[in-house]
Amino acid sequence: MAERDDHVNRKIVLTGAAGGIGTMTRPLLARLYPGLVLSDRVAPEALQPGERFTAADLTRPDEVAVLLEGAHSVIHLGGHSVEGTWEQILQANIIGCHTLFEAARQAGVQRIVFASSNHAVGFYLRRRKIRTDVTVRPDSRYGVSKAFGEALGALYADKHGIAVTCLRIGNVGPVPLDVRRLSIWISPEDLVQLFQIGLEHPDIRFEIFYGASDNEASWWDNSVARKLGYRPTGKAEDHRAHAEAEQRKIGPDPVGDLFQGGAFCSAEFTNDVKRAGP
Ligand code: 15L
Repeated sequence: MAERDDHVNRKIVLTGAAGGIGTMTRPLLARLYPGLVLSDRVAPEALQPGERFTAADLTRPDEVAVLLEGAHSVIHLGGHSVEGTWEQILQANIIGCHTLFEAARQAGVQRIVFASSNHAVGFYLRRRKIRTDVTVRPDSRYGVSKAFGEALGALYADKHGIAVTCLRIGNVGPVPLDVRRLSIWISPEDLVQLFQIGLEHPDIRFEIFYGASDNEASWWDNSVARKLGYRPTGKAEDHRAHAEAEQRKIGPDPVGDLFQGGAFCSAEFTNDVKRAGP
């Protein structure tokens, strides 16, 4: 990628660095981006020698402004990462996300990779194969906040020219945790490949990719990412025996098992399943 040399050494901020995805991807990112600055409300445990850390609360514009001073790009993982009360989601994912995008605009940040989630489209039926341009069908307040983040990303891309990449991440980890995750799993290495495309590909304006490895049982058409060079190496099928063994420990979920978002769909569900989901 031609642009690589220009900004590979510049300041790249990783929010949510102490969270699950931040912890799994930090060491891989550190090898690619010497200017990486980690951020979270509190420092990650076991900060490695050479890792740089700046504390910031994403709901505090003053702290986020200091964090983004001189930054070229941001990988925005920070926020509440599962369903929560409206107040939790409002603070961490709605106000926090807006604070981040607005501070980025003011600081002259050129690229943002936003950790969206499969839960922005969680009410699609599992028998559907969906592209990235489908209407959002969130399965939770959390999913709504991710759809909001995608919309905010589109606004800052179109109005202010920030190159924004939204990743509808499935489930990140060394192996898929159950049968549902065979369709949505992504290895940390493949996720970092998607980060890299968002940070470096010269053609990015506003993009949505699915954060998934090369999964045979996938519900998602990720051809946009592939067109921009994504070549996932993880294959969920290699771990099917493990996922099925784990699944046997979980009881059936008559609502969640129909929809891509799983238990996020069945939680608080009061509808008739026939009326839910496209
Ligand atoms: C997510 O968006 C969550 O952050 C993660 O904790 C998992 O629940 C994942 O989705 C999933 O759908 O498995």
